[in-house]
Amino acid sequence: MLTIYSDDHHLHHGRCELMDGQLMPCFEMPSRADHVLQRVKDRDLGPVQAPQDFGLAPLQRIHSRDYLEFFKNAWARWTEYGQDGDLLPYTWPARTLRRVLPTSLHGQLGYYSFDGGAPITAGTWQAAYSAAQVALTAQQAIQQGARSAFALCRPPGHHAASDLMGGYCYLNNAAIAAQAFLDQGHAKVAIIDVDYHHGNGTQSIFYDRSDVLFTSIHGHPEAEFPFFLGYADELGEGPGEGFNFNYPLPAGSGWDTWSAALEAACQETERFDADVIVVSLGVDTFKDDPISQFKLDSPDYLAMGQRIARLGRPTLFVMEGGYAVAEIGINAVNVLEGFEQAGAAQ
Ligand code: OKP
Ligand code: ZN
Repeated sequence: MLTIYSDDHHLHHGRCELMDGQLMPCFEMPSRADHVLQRVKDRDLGPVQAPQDFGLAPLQRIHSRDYLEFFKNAWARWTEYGQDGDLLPYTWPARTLRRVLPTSLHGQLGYYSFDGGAPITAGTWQAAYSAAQVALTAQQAIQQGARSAFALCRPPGHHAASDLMGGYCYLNNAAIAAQAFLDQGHAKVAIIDVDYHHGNGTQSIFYDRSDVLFTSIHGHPEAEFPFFLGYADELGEGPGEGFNFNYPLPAGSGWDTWSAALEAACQETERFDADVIVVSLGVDTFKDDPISQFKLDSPDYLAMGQRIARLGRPTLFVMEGGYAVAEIGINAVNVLEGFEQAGAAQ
């Protein structure tokens, strides 16, 4: 399987996040992608290539112009104040407040974010931009006939909405790639989000559309980030009704429970009859993940890849979360190897 990877992810290195009332070093750190890349090489998964640059146009298909402009320029505006620490929001237009775009940097930062978990540093725009190009380059490989490809994206993307950053995410790599498939002639794309957290950004982007099926298996939002989306009764709206399926699971869920949800998501995906599949591949479902509460073990990721392969469709894997840094490579590449094993057996 071809892997697309850019060293630019190192340009994004947030210092701190607020976690359980304490400032902690960011869990979403550069070594995550380094470990995945190392495992790809150790296992001889296939060639590793740098991304091409498809420019801003495919990003603008998902994200609003004003959001992209704000994100691109935010760091320069911050340095105008003489600041060089991470830029973090602290006020959001929640209930009772007006959603009017302020002129100040921090007002706009609150307007364009939904939490304090997405710090902007000097290189965040470049890293996120390159991650989107990584997804688009892997998408192109499938468009040109590959059965699968791995977009080793960092920072992740599935929490990012059309004009919102949050949850370590800035640009929705999976959504950008899914839209590229549609723009290049495919009629139906299915996104399966296996990250521990609900892909609220991806859901919101495609919620009223019938050309993208979104399924997500995740920690129940009653108890887990992002808390305010991801319930099972969210089924899509308007033309998108019946094209969104959430499988929220309780803390402590292991492979038996999790794989039953995957089976349900796969059956919806089969019914939808997608041309291509995009997998939002987070491996924070792992038993030793420091911020998550599921109990998957490393061999389970092989089985996960095997089940996805049985869908029998061209499949783009897009890296999302996973914070047990020592095992992230093993678990992510196990999904890819499981996929390839099942394919070879077909
Ligand atoms: C990203 B992905 C505030 C943020 C709290 C956010 C978790 C984001 C997970 N410090 N935690 O889905 O793996
Ligand atoms: Zn996650």
